[in-house]
Amino acid sequence: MTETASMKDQLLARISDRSAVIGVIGLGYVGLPLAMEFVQAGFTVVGYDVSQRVVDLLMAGQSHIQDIPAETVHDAVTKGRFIATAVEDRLRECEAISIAVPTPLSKTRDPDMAFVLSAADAIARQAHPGLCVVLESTTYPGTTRELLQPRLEAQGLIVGRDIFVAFSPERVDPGNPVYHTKNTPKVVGGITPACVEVATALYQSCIDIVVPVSSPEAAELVKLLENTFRAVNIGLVNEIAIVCDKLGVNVWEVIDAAATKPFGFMKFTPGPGIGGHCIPLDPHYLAWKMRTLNYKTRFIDLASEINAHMPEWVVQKVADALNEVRKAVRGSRLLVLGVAYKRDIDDVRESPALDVIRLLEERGAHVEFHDPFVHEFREDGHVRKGVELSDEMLRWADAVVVITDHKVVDYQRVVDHATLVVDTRNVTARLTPGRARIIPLASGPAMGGAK
Ligand code: SAJ
Repeated sequence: MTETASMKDQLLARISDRSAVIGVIGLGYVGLPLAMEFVQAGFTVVGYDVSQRVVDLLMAGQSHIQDIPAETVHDAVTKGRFIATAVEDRLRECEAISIAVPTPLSKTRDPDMAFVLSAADAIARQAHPGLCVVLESTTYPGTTRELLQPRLEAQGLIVGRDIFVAFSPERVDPGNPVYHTKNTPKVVGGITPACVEVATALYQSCIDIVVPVSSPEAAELVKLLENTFRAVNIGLVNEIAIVCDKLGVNVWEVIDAAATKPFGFMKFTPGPGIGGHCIPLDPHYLAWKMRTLNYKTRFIDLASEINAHMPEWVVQKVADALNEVRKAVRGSRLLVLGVAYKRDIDDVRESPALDVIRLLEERGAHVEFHDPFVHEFREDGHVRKGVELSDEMLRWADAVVVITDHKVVDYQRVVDHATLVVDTRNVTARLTPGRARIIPLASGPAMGGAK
């Protein structure tokens, strides 16, 4: 037992004096900021990524992640405190490894664990006694115990004695000006108490608040609860938008007034659907796991159904608005404003704008897009380029469809030059009336009074 205690104590000591080498697998929007926090805390970090392009640009002192300035990377590399590599063997130098690889869903909404399994197998090949492994990728409850632990124990390592295994959900909010990796509380759940102790010490070295929980399953569920909570509440306000449309009530007025309640309410806003790599996907990890246990997570499924319907709702609004001026969707010229999945970022993953564009083009419209953060994006293997926002472009369009409400766009200019604006984000509410007719996301027949 003395040997074992010294194994854990040795690792705790090397974390404490910063002599431990830290590995981060996956140098994306989660892994790179985490790697930089470990460097900032005084560690040497080996960043492992399968993309040689990413490795090369990082070793050249550049950054491909919006929230990490190039000089931060350049500093870490020139000081020899950060080594990006695509060579798996370098992981053997590490005493702690965090896994921050993608966990996408397949087309049938089943978890695609290929990246996690590949990382787990790489670690297993390089594992040695005195190693702490933490999975950060969002996944279904049970992944750490069922997929990660056995692969490490297959090397003859005993979890909680020779090797320490935990789950710690990533809570990176891309583009958030206030919350970054260091000042966002970090939940940690280990396979054994010793695993919790080591993983907690690891993250306490670089993150302000660490919140230990009793198991990896609890930590896996924390993340899924956080994002399912959002998906369900967004689904709720999207349904309220449809309700308001049918009642002829202004949904934004209703939500803003409800938000004056100082307790027991949290504001969410309706929109054209949900995008990103978290909210549309994370709840399905829980739904999938529960299906294997013969339980149907009805809240998740219903919210998903409502949120997924919103692009069609928007397209119907466009069709109705064109119809009012005797225009068909087919052959109409439409300008979509904003394709990123949320405002003021450049990420289009799962963006509802892509669905709206596809649906409009299926109905025969000619669709262009403008997004100040996204000049082009790749879809189904081909590149789609945006257009500059000009008065001519605004007048060219039979309708302008605001999908993502980037703050930098001059919406007064839009309403001054466009003919018709379908506003799914309420960006036109406080503007001076201009040339354009405005169609809000929810704008049913006015109740009573003159039309
Ligand atoms: N959305 C709405 N109405 C809302 C909020 C969001 O329609 O009231 C839409 C957005 O337009 C977007 C999608 O939902 O298309 C997701 O938006 P989000 O604000 O949840 O942003 P994400 O996907 O970047 O979520 C991340 C999550 N962070 C992590 O998973 C670590 C989430 O937990 C954060 O709460 C969220 O950022 C945040 O607060 O910004």
